[in-house]
Amino acid sequence: MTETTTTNDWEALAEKELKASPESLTWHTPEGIEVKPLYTRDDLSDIGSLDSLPGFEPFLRGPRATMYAGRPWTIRQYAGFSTAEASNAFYRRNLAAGQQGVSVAFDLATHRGYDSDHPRVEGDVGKAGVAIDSVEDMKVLFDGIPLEKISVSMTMNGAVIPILASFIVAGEEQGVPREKLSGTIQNDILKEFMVRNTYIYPPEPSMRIVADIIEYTAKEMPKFNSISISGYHMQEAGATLVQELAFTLADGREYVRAALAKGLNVDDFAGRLSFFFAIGMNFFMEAAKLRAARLLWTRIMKEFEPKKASSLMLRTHCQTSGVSLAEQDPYNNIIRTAFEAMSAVLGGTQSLHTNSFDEAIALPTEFSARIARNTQLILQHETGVTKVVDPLAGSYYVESLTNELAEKAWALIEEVEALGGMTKAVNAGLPKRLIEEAATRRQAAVDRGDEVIVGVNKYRLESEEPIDILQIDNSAVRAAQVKRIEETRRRRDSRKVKETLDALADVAKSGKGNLLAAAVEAARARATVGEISDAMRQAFGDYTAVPEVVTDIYGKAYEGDPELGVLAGRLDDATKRLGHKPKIMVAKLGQDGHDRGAKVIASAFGDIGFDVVAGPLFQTPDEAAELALAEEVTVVGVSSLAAGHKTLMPQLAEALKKRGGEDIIVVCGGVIPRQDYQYLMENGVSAVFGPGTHVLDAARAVLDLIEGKRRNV
Ligand code: MLC
Ligand code: 5AD
Repeated sequence: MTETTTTNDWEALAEKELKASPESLTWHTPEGIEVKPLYTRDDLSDIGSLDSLPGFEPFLRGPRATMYAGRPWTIRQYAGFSTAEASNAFYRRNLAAGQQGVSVAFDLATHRGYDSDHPRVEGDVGKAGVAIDSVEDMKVLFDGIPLEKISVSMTMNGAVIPILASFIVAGEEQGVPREKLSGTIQNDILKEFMVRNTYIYPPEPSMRIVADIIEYTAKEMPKFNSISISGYHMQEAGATLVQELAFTLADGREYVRAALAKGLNVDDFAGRLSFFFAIGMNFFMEAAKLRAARLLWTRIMKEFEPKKASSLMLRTHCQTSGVSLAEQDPYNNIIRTAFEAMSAVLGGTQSLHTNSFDEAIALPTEFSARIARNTQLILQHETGVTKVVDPLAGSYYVESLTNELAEKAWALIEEVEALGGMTKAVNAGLPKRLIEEAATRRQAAVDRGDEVIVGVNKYRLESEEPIDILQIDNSAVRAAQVKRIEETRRRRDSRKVKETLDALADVAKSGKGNLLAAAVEAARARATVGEISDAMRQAFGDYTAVPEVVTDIYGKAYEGDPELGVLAGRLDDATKRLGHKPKIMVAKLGQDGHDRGAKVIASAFGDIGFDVVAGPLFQTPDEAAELALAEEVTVVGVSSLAAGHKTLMPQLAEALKKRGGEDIIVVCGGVIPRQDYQYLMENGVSAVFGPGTHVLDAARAVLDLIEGKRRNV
């Protein structure tokens, strides 16, 4: 019987069962992939890469022959907060408890090349990561952590030169010469211009920095991965998996070209390029994405005709998705993260971070970090998934997906090529626009309930118990940092500092010499992160992005919806009463560059009918107040994702008042713990919108405030 059954038989049976055509079950994913309810051998007929083996070209089945059977992936938890002392203690405890590699999260002041005593970073010091101002802090950060044994990843892009220089000197002073240091520096500036926004200088000198680091590490640090080419933040910003895959690989190709343009030989650096992807909830597609990534990278690298196999190999770190986690019913996040981790592992990642369940609320506590780490330890020790290489190979569905993702991503990579490569595409704003459109589309899908998030838009709890969170007293951190900077400045030889900084500025201006080599001298002389960044700023200047907002995406998803009609009516009434359309300024304060939420809100509120001003990134509260008054806005809505809200929101309310703008309504949203709501309400904020807020609910609440129905929401 089975020998003679065909897919036609299945279709007939399925139709009978369903009382509709089985085609109606096709799932149209945001990638534009049509996932059918059934895959068979027929779906594999024209896939060429099916018979490849792990450790061999095109590495689809893994970069290593034995993969986890030989050595499991590295459990590498990203962490950092407060001072170097506090973060060092946290790393040491985690290493003792089973973590296998270190991964440093720096605070946003450091990312953007400011010392902790700079007036622009008051709300940011020690908040979203650890504050590092000089070699002195770096030495404390790695105290008692043997750098010849433990590999260290540093997520740094903007201030990558002073940070890597300070790390090299800290290693040296710990007795580990740079050739023995192992680890990874993120050093991926292109995606900063697209989505993550911790750039300092304009694209062109920024690309030189990337290439100088590749050159220096290729010559001096053979065990160090010179870059971590990252799609993670694209997915976090709303990219589809095809966009994430394509733009990341296209970035990689651009970096290879930049390094070759410096006269390097491809085999001298290509084996130390590494990657970084997000793993979201689309379980099989995420695993397939990693397989497709390896296939495509080999294809791209072949163009450069390397001799070594390792130059063709894509090795990657993965992190489970932050944006897939919710504030509501937060223990669900443990489950989500476990599935995502399993998907990353089935896809063959080399290194993995699993997020903590309090992700949408604050930085991890000791408790939530333990659960996140144990998720990986259990995968490694208890599930048996490490025993077999690429266990999904041969699955009709996964092989088809791998192939389809690869084809779709390749088409987008070709589109980028047609624009002249990724730097040009970034300058033209193409990737950013596509990603922001995808983000807004997704928000509408979630708000409409087309996409279910358990505990958020379905099965929501009646009441939520607040959970314990990590609170950081950033004025104390700042005071401690300022003290150490002053001590460092007092003890150092200021002539030597000036000499080395001048030399660095010359390398920057002349275009001759290596920026990292010059910065190592300055770091050794105890120049600070801010001073080293400024020495290059003189030559390179600053980069300022012009905020753009996509339109007609959220509104289109709600076309003809009565809810939107009611809001439009209320907006008309408010317009008549005010004599102008209600105008909202969507603002970002401090060094927090996570702007997906701000962009989605600006776009959706615009579609709903508000006048919208998109404020620039990195404003001080005073600058935001100036702009709000100049634009005569009705409401300022601040999006806060980097924990600066308790410092910056009261300052904004004060700054508005000082300028006679006390009537302007102030609201905020983002990653804000419930524990802080009361404080914000008592300090000039009229409404707080946590993660998972329905955009139309937020619009209704803002209208209530404008209509004076409520003082606080
Ligand atoms: C591996 N090895 C094996 C093997 N598997 N040897 C024998 N048999 C096997 N089966 C060897 C490798 O060749 C290597 O040696 C060594 O073991 C370590 O393995 P690895 O696979 O290279 O792992 P690792 O050292 O952990 O490096 C992984 C990496 C690297 C290449 C992806 O770049 C990395 O660690 N990246 C982490 C990036 C990160 O944590 N980023 C956080 C971003 S957070 P050898 O000698 O060949 O090296 C972020 C958030 C935000 O960005 O926005 O702030
Ligand atoms: N410590 C731990 N995890 C962090 N993340 C960001 N900063 C930190 C930190 N200091 C994680 C979150 C976030 C992603 C970018 O990285 O999961 O979503």
